[in-house]
Amino acid sequence: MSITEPTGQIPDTDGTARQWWRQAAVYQIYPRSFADANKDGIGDFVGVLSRVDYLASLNVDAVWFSPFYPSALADGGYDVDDYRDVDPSIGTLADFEAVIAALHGRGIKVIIDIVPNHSSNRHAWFREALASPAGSPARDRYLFRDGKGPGGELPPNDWQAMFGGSAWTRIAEPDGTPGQWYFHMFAPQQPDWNWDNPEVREDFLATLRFWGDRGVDGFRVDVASGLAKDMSEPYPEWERVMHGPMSFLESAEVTFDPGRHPLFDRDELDEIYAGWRQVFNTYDPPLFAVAEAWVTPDRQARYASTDGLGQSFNFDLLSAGWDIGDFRTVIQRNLEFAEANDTTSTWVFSNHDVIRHATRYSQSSGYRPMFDRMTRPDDAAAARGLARARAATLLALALPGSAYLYQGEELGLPEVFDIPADRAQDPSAVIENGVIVAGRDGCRVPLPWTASGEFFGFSDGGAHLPQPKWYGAFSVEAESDDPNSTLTLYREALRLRRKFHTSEHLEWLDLGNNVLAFTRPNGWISVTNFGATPAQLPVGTVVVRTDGRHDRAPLAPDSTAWLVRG
Ligand code: TEU
Ligand code: CA
Repeated sequence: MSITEPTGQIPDTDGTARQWWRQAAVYQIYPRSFADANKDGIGDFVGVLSRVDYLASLNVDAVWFSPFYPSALADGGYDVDDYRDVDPSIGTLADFEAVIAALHGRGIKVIIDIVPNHSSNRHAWFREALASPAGSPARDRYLFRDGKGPGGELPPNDWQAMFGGSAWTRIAEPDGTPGQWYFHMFAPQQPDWNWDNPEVREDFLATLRFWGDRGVDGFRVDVASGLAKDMSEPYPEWERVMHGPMSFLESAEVTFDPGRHPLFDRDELDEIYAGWRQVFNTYDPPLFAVAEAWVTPDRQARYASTDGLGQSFNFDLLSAGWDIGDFRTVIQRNLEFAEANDTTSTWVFSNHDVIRHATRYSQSSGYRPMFDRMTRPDDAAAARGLARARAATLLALALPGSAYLYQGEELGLPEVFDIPADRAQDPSAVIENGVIVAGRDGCRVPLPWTASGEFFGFSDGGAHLPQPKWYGAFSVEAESDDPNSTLTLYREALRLRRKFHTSEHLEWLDLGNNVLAFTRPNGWISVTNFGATPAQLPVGTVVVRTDGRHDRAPLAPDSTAWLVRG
């Protein structure tokens, strides 16, 4: 065994409470699908309160709540009517304060989703904009433009929205005549803010303070790369994007010079987030933020800067195949990035936007695009997917940096494919011949808490997305006392991670082809077998492994083991 290539020498953290986020295991709750206390089929904060013991039992360091704000749910709550309130179906501000207190009481930090790229079309300022004339200050808070054509009947340009269709929607003016158009990067119900407008900037700072004053520890910043825009024309590059083979996001990386895409990752963002940082630093410890920015590692530094948001999601493992080369490259590159920028990396396999990783990894090739079409795998493929998902997660939990876990992955929950088309909620769902063939509802189905019961313990009254018959086998109840369950694996791994995670240093170990292994200071070793035959383990005491064994037997394919030495 020899050390092949040291990674960037990541300095050990000072370990103070101020830097709690550098090595945190963060558990994402999609509130409407977590636990329903008042039996209306929609998860709520009282439901979360009843599960605080469960969250503590997972040994996670923080909980991130996806949006819980008042919303008509055109986009799962990412269409926000009011940034400083709670949707009545989820609870009240007082309920949320009780949740914060209960989680803090168990040593768990609280991160909330903030959605600054767009509001909903029911936001008071959007309504005011509709009721006000073209050119008014109220219209200037959003991106209104006159249409093209003799009567302005054509959209200002041919930009497409992320969920398909034109990114422009025409309004009726207050007198009822067809009028201006407004820009929306996502659904028509999600009008984009104009971040050049000082009132918009001030209002978001007020929102940050509002939640900071209520004890929230930080924010996950939705579409963090989208706020600054240059809506002037022409953009010749854009023509190539619109009429070429690339997706919207790919276009940002290859078609435009860095910082010159009209809609994403523009340099003006630095100034916006520097303003946020000033607010964050008025708290002790400073409020934390992680950027959702689908940008290349070299551009991530701007979001993760200590003058800016502090941390930026790295989604590279989420889109990597089950392939030792891919994993190694992604890990190496992101650790180097983190070291160079005085931040830490983040590791993500699942969230509310992508096919659950237990299902993605069921493909024999190992790779599955995150938003692609998939059908339910057969039992053998599903078992392979789960084995790889467990191995991938254990590997990532041993890496320096933060791990972001999505509710249900600790149960090994697969994607749900059998949702009737008339129950679809996701605006990006693709329905063909009466069947959902792609979309994000399948990872948002309410959690199974009990092995039986009409709603598997999620609720006594309903489930806003239907749960499949097989759900009970993946329930908290079914897995809690099973030593080989995924839930037991997560609990144990997260417990050990807290104990071992004392530094940010990693060194690769060479254990042969198809075995990805590394050691951390204090003798903590992680070994993953990407190959097709069992792999010998190095010297050390086995503390946890994902293949159902607990001894030093060779490590099965598609498995990870942790050992300690010394
Ligand atoms: O997602 C931003 C985003 O660009 C994609 O991940 C998006 O989910 C995907 O293209 C959909 O097919 C964030 C949120 O995570 C997502 O849930 C919201 O829908 C979106 O912003 C709009 O707020
Ligand atoms: Ca409810």
